Amino acid sequence: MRPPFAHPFQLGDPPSRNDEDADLAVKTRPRTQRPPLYKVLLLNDDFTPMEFVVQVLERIFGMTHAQAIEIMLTVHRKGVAVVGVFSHEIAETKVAQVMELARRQQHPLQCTMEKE
Ligand code: TYC
Repeated sequence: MRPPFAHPFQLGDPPSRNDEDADLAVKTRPRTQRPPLYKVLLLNDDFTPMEFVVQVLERIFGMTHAQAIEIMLTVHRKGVAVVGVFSHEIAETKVAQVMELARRQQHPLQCTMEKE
């Protein structure tokens, strides 16, 4: 006669179909989080001297003189150009630096940022 409370499983029994986790293949997709990037835009106006804009692009955005002239002329001809793409904090700092240099010299130069 079988003992009333015998352990129901024996070593070597196949995995139980009643165990809800048994043999479930759960795939987790690795999600790599990337911080959003922001374009810094320089806007044209009729008054800010070209040489001042070139200096700003060299100083704040680390451009060579040749690069700075090229971008300044793009803004002058097209009205706006992207001068760099940065994290939110860096973009915010660059915009503030450009606006402060322009304010000190009383130039109406405008610099903004927008999410990429
Ligand atoms: N349009 C200006 C001028 O003719 C030059 C200029 C270029 C101003 C780029 C702003 O973002 C600017 N003096």
